[in-house]
Amino acid sequence: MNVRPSQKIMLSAVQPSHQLTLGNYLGALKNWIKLQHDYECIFFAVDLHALTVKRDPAQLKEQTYQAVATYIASGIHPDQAILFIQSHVPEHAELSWILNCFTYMGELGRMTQYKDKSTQQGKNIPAGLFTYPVLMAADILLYQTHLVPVGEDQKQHLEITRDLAIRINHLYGENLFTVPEIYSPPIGARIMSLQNPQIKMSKSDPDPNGVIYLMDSDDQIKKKFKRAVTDSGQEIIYRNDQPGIKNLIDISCALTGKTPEEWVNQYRGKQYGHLKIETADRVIETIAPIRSKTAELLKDRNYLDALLKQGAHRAREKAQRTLSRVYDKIGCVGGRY
Ligand code: ATP
Ligand code: LTN
Repeated sequence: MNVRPSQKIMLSAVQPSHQLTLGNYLGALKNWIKLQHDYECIFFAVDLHALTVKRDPAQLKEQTYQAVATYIASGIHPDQAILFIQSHVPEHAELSWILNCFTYMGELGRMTQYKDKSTQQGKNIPAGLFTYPVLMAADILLYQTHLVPVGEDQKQHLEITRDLAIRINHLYGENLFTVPEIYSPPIGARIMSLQNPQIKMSKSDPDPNGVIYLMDSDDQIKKKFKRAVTDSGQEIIYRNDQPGIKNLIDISCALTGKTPEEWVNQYRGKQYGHLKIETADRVIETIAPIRSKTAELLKDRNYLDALLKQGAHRAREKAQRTLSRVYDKIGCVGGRY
């Protein structure tokens, strides 16, 4: 293990609410991998967050392993990063309660994700959906995190986390919590559904045709791109009023590092079909090795269990340090037995 204790902390997580998607990869994982050498890294699967929507227990367990296997298959170094499952570190739920007492109903009610997901729930909205950002703030503040690489949809949650850190630091002492920075990639922070380029590509979209899952076969990927909804024009241009084409170009840019102008030039005089087929090929080139490595890792549960146990142990050490300072500062009698 080669971790320098003075290094800054980078932390992020994904909900094991389904198989991971191309959106998760480009918006989050790819940047974790890019930045991992400059930070001490903490990555986990947020199974407690996944419970905010009704889940099948067996599926949740399987998807939790899948998420962690995907992190490693995508390029996270398991012998350097701290990898674990959120529910294995009870300090997350503990700090979450405390932060709940400093969070205002009004600020939670403004969260777009809450508004979207609660509408989908109908009448009985779980309270966990409302307090979801508080648990996320606990995830982050527990580790004195400096940088959180996430997609654009999580910006609001990062803002509330920063507000809480600043609020509590102000009340109890300047350096109780590190105030985290967000990292969102310039391109790829919001990959859209292939079936409806007005909405974000999302794991739990009921229409699987709009979503590229990292475990999709080459054939499935080709079919999904072939059927992708494009715009009414003919020309390949990069504009907000051509969101279907823009999304395909964004995917190519995020995969290759080229700019939209470079792709538009490359496709001058060509048709939408070319762009669809070639984007699918680019995606397959990236995803196929991740898919096979994930499948291979999932066969060795003993390895994953050992890794997660060690990860939880390392995480708890750090988490307990923050939590006991917090208890002390807010007035809870010290001495945990
Ligand atoms: P769900 O549908 O269950 O809400 P999701 O697909 O939106 O899941 P999350 O687990 O909420 O995924 O997000 C994990 C990470 O992936 C976050 O950093 C999030 O910002 C990023 N992310 C999710 N969807 C996209 C997307 N379409 N484009 C870019 N980044 C994304
Ligand atoms: N809410 C995030 C997942 C998440 C997270 C975190 C991301 C939970 N805790 C801490 C970064 C840091 C999402 O992507 N839906």
